[in-house]
Amino acid sequence: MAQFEEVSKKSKLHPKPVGLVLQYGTAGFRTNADHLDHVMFRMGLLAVLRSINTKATIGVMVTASHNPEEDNGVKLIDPMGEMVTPAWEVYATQLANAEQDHLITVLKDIIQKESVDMTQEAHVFVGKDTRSSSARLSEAVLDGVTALHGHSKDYGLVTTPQLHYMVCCYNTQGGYGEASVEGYYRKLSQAFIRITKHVPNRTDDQKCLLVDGANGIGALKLHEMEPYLQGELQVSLFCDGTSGKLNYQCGADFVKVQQNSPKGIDMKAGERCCSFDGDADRIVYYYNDDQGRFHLLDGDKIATLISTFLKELLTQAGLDLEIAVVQTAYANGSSTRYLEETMKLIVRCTKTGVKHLHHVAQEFDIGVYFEANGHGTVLLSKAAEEKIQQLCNDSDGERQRAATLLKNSVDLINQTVGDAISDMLLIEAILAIRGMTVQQWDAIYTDLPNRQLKVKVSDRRVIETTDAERKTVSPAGLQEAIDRLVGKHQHGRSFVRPSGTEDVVRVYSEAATQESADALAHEVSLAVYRLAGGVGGEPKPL
Ligand code: G16
Repeated sequence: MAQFEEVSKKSKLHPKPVGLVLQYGTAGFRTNADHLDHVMFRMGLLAVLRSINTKATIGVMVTASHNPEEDNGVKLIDPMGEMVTPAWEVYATQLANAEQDHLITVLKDIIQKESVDMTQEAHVFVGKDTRSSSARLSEAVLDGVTALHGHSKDYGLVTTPQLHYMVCCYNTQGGYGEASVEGYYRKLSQAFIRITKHVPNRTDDQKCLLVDGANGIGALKLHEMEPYLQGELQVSLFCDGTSGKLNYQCGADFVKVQQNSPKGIDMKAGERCCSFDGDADRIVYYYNDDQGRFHLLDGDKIATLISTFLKELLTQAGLDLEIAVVQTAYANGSSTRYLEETMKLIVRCTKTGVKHLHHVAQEFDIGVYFEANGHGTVLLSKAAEEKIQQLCNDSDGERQRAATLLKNSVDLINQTVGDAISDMLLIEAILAIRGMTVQQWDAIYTDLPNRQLKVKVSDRRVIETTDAERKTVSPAGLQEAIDRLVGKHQHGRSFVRPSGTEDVVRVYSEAATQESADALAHEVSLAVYRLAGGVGGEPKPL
């Protein structure tokens, strides 16, 4: 077939470094941008196959999200805007790792296994973040799409959740909204204004928010969106990409892991601030108290705020819908306890990666899923949305009011994936409705002190985990060592897992005091270093 000849010819322009092996990880492929040209071309090819296979438009986002500027990566988006299905992650890995002269064989193998009819049309949406390598790498994706005679639409610079949204809107023929960046701004900002305009006496303090754009695409897009918000939210953007480096000493990952504000930001006591990550699919909030102490409100606090709000509205509306919160092992023990014991909510724990949380959340009428790192959203079943919609016309004033508020909140949510802009607007709307300060939100429960560290090992795949990553099964002796160390600390808990986005092993610990959490994290890091083939010198105490 002419298509395969063209693929063969064009793939030589995107050669694979011999011997390079990459895995489709937590959120796609991710490594130094210099090693990704062939991967991008091949993901263009795969997106064509997936599009024919699903008879729908597929998305390809070029980004390495929270990773450093030098890295890049790619995330594949399925028709409803969700992460690509696991079976196709396997194909993605096979295709990315095929040596040059095996590429066509691997491609034909996927076509045969999935009965892809190559005479059918394919449509692919492509987007990219602000990394300097993203322009060239997204060209490689487009090249791959064209080589297999697929049609593409290049959305250029967009946040990851915006591209997820476009794919979903397009495939539902506008049922979820208009598949354009302007359509996205309009839908979200109109829902936000509908909610906040009914809030009496909103002060300037309540309307103002300091936003760290991580020097990335989120800053660019939030700036673009501001006029649509008509002053209902007054954003002061910093780390807006005009001078600083992407994700460097700023952004949601930095703030969460360092438990500190971005470098160089001038925060007044009590001022409400938030940070996006490099592709704006994560958000965390924070403030400094009167003593200058830093307080973080991470994904767990966000999930608590949102789920409590939704539960109250369901009660007021008289709607009997099952609501659950989905977390990962990183969720602070205090948050899980609060949600289960005080809020009486169903709580589930999954492996890291929003793709895992998303699927569990789909099992409920309303699934609120958040990773502690601030990556998450809310999903509603079709039936739940219909019930809410029907109640918006109820004759009972209170039920009608609650249902309308629920409906407007749902319009504010990007249900396809975690979205920093959409989450931010939802949080701001909830705080406004409740007349709640960031301090009052923070006081809902007190986090157990915790610490995250990274350990370099020669091959992180030696770490294998079970029980939603809360226990290790290999290397031998590691879990026993962790159990022994945890036992020495009051309220101690710790786990380790190989990262799916960076070449490191992640260590998490929590305990009754910060000193204890820090000591436990260091002790566990040493155990990983010694038992899992650490490199580059033993971890030092904090
Ligand atoms: C990605 C995933 C998240 C995950 C994070 C860290 O985030 O989408 O679900 O929590 O990586 O994963 P890991 O610990 O495996 O490195 P992002 O924002 O970088 O795309």
